[in-house]
Amino acid sequence: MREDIPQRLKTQVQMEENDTDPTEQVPCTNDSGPEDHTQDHATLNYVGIEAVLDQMRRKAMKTGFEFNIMVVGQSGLGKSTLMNTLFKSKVSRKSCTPNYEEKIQKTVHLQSVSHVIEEKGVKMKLTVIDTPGFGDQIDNDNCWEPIVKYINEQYEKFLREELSINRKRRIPDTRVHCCVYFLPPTGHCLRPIDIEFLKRLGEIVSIVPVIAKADTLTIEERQEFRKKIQHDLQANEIRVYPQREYDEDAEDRILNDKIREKIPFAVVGTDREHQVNGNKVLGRKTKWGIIEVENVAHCEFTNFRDLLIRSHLQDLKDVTHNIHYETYRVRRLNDSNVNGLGLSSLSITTGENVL
Ligand SMILES: Nc1nc2c(ncn2[C@@H]2O[C@H](COP(=O)(O)OP(=O)(O)O)[C@@H](O)[C@H]2O)c(=O)[nH]1
Ligand SMILES: [Mg+2]
Repeated sequence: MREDIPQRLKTQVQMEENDTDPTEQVPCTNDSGPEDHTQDHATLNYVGIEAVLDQMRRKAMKTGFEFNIMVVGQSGLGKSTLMNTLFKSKVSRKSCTPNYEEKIQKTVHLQSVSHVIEEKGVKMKLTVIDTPGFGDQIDNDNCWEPIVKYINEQYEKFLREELSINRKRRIPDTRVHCCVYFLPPTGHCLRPIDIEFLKRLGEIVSIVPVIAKADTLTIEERQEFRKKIQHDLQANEIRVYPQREYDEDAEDRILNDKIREKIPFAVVGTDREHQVNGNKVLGRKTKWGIIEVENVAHCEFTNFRDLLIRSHLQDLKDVTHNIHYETYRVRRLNDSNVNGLGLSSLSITTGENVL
């Protein structure tokens, strides 16, 4: 290499002098940390771009995540129990806030409970929004209204923060990232109330339907029921998560197609642990044996947990921000422009012509 060239141009010259693809010379494996690269590759073409991943990771670990789940369904379908299961099962069992021993009581009002879960140094503030029995009344007209109102109020809060002059560096995110809808294990088709709810809510939030109390159905019954529901969802053009149109590439499509085949997941919840072959397992004890909640041969709770937390948590947040919140924001800002009014003079409504 020529010595008269300033240091910052050397890399460029070297790249031109070498015919081979520079990336071939730099093994960018995950094994070596960023420190190794600065030493080993200083004279090669290494710039250090991949270290941005470490930077992002460090930042994300410091700030932590917020994730908000809403549960909706008739009372007695096991909503509170399933959320308890989610907190107590492996992902969070050891890290639940210590005083979280009391069970979730029968829900009377729409209420949210937050927990900080920490695993391998990553903090997640998980909030569960429990709704009172949906569709419990004799007259269920407009029973989705308080739920729609709550979801829109959270978008509104976020929008106001975004638009405020002295906005916070990190806007607290109370938006519902995922709405878990509990279907009663009837084995029949979707009820009109399910269709009505799913249609309306599918437009404003990501919905993950589940077959509740799946231990009351045989494996064949579950499969039949699932097929019926899938058919009804399609026939009524109901959009549940993960939606095909938001698959980003072929790889996403293959992965999500597998998940779509299994939706709605047939889940079982519990807040008890039992001994099975010397191990503690989360399960429901019956006279004819223990239904192990985290055993894939027994139910699809782990598929459900994996979707929500392990594989699609970030995607659920992205879809909420980029699609549902964006739709709300555009409509809201258009309305205030058309009416020549400031945001403050518009009030939140709950009907379909939201805001
Ligand atoms: N068989 C069965 N019972 C369940 C399941 N999950 C909850 N339960 C029971 O159903 C009852 C109501 O549960 P709860 O979580 O309070 O229902 P919620 O009103 O929807 O919140 C309780 O007695 C639970 O023990 C399940 O997966 N299978
Ligand atoms: Mg409850």
